Parts: sequence; C-alpha cells; structure tokens
Amino acid sequence: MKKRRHKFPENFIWGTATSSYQIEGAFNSDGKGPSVWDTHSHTKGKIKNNDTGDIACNHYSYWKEDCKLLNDLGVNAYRFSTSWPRIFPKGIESKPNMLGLDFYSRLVDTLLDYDILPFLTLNHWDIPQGVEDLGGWPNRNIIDYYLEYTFSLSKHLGDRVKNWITHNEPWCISYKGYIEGDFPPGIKNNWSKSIATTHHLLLSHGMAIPEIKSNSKGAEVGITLNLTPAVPASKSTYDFDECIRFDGVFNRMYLDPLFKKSYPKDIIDWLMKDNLINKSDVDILSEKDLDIIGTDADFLGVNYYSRAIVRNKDIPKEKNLPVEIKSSEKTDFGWEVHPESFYKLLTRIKDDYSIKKIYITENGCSYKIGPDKNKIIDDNKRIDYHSSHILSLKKAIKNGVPCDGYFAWSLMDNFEWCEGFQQRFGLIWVDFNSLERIPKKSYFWYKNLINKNGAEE
Ligand code: IFM
Repeated sequence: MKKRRHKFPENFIWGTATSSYQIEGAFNSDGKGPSVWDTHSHTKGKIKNNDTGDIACNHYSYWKEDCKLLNDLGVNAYRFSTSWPRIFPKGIESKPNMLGLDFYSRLVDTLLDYDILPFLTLNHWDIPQGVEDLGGWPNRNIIDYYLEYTFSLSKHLGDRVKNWITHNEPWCISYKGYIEGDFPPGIKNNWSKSIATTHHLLLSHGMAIPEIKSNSKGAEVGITLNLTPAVPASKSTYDFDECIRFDGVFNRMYLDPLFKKSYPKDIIDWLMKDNLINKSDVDILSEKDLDIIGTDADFLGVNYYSRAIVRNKDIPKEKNLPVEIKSSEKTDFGWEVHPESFYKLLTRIKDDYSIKKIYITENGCSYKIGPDKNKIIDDNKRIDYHSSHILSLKKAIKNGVPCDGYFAWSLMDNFEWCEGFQQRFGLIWVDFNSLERIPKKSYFWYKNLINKNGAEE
C-alpha cells in the first residue's frame, strides 16, 4: 500500500516565478527605454552566443496565453517583475509612461480573474540605463528615483497587488556587477562601489516599505535574497576561514543589516585590513541608515539553488589537505543538487534571525532536455530536483520554519543572463524561434502536487 505523506499547511502558496528582462522581449516597444541589461546584452561578447532579451519569450505579446498556462497549472500565486524603464524610460521622468503601466495593469487584472495572487518584484536588475549613466547603485541619488518608481507603481497597482518585493538578489547586483564584473555595469574588483551598492539597495528597500504601504492598504512588503550555505572543502583552517568569509559576503552581508541592523564586523574589518575599502566607504554605513534598513518587513523571500563547497585558493602547499567534501550530482548548469543544504539553510535562518515569514521565491534547476518527436518532454531530473527540495521544505516547516509559500523557478525557459538561452529552468519549454510553448512533464507533475497541496505519494 502506498504511504501518504503529510500535506503542507492550509492556504500554502504554490507559485512559479519569472522576471521582466528574462521573458518580456519588446525591448523598445510602447515607449520603453533601454535598461542596463539591454546595453549589456547588446555589447558583443558579454552574453553566450551574443543572445539578447530583445525578443526572449515575447511575453509582452503572449501574456494572455502565459496567464492561461498559469491557470491550467493550478498555481495560486505568480511572481513576476516589472521593468522600471517601461514605466520611467530614463528613470528620471516626473510622469510615468502609461503604456507601460497599462501592460502590468492588464496582467494583474487577468491574474486576479484567475484567482492567482500577483507577487510583484520592483527590481529584478533591469534598471534604466539613464539612471546607470548618473552613477547607478553606487550613487546614493538613485534612491530618490527608485522611490519615485516604487511610489508610482504602487499607486497604480496597489489596489490590486498586495504582495511586493522591493529587490531581487541584491548580492548579484553588488557582487557580479562590481566584483566579478560579468553583470552590468561590468566593473571588476571595486569593493567601494560594491559596498555602496549593497547599502543603497538595502536602504532603498527600507525606505520603500512605507511608500508602498501608503498606496496599498494591507500590503505585504519584503525583499528577496539569494542565500547560499557554504561548507569548507577540507579540514584545513584556510578552507574553514575562507568559508566563514564566503558566508559573510554572500549571506550575512544582507541578513545582518536587514534583521540585526548591523553589517558583519569580520567582513568590514577584512576589507579595511586588506585596503579594499577605506574609511569613507565605511562612513556611509551609518547607524541612521541601518535603522531604516531594519524597518520591519512582512516577509523574507529566499532563493535557493545549491550550496558552495569552499576552497581557499591561496592554501600554502604544506598546509594543503585533501578535499573531503564530495559534490553530489550536478544540473546542466554545473550546480550541485543538494536538498539537505536547503533544509539546513532554512533552519539556520530561523535560529539566527527572527523572521516572521518566509516565502521561497525561487527554487529550480536547469536541464536542457527538449521535446521528442511527439513533443513530449521527459524532464524527470527536474521533477526529482523539485520533489527533493519540497521534501526538505516540508521538513523545515515541520521544525518551525515559518514558510508560507514556494515558487518554482521558472514558469518557462527564458533568457538566463550571461548564459543567454543555453540554460533552461522552465516547467514549460519555449522554442525560441517559433515561440511555441510546450509544457514539460514537470509542469504536469507540479500541477498534480499543487492539487494535493504538496502530498506526494
Ligand atoms: O534566472 C535567475 C533569476 O533571474 C535570479 N535567480 C537565479 C535564477 C537562475 O540563475
């Protein structure tokens, strides 16, 4: 006899997620201005295969069909992001572009007609190039423009949208934009700019909370972080220390200011000691700002994909110890599949920070498996990935993690940033030539899971 596992809490939110630049296309339609990602992808050599988001899934035209696919999937929520330069083409105008606003307004109405809750992310990286030209995130003035955009959007949609996410994955903007340099604006190893970016993103989050709430009665506002638990590769103290630093830069640098009103001292001390930042960089991280950053948010959005096995590259030869941690199976992106770390991460957040509510705003995997001659897409590996992570989540909730929802990344294959269209995270296959959408086996599996509120057999 088959054993029935426990269901998720009643009213648990089951959704999928996407973002504007990754799916919309229509990069210059109806008055939209260029975003930093338009500039980046139009620069030769920045993106694999020189792919761009000019057309992507053309969700801007196919949105009705996509809403229908969401409805057929049975989700009760959909997380999407709005493109700032669709609303304020240069980012600095005093009046919004109504054609851009109308697009999102129609989308929201249609979702609500289907009884699907809209979860709206205000910044999923595609900020107006006009704002970037004024100095981007490292320049504190950006906060005024961001708040203008936030206010305008919440004024127009706040009567219907009740779940708002201020920023998606600030680490990516700050680290990939200013340390690794593979994301716009493509600057490398500039810790001053990176720290200022982190600070202004978090500060604007805190400032946006009352703005949004003033326009949207009863709204919930939160921020989404990509959190990556780390383990040292060996018993060497070098690896151990490196692992603590990784955790500081990746996780605590965001969690601490948001939930403890302070930046991790070990990280700031290390950056100062190694002359990577100076006193004036630290001076901007004022207590007054930290108080605003720590404004009581309604939830934390957690994006989880994998763990990091951390190796210190500068280990002296004589101290070199063999790597002890073996990586498990990897996805087509080369990311380790490690659901146990998802559980550990969630229980750690519960224990270390007092967070009232969590939503898993992204979790998913990239596998390239495509349609056979009968247009069947047998993506069992994706099913295994989601299934094992949902089991970890169930265990975490049972152990007191206050999680109210799970969003699978992603509804459909899309433009995966520097990887272009090479990586496919979707529950729905997209043919990027014909734009045909074909639900994968994982789509039907997820539909069934939602139908049973997470009780797999
Ligand atoms: O596609 C991205 C998304 O935009 C942000 N989180 C991670 C996903 C997979 O890389």
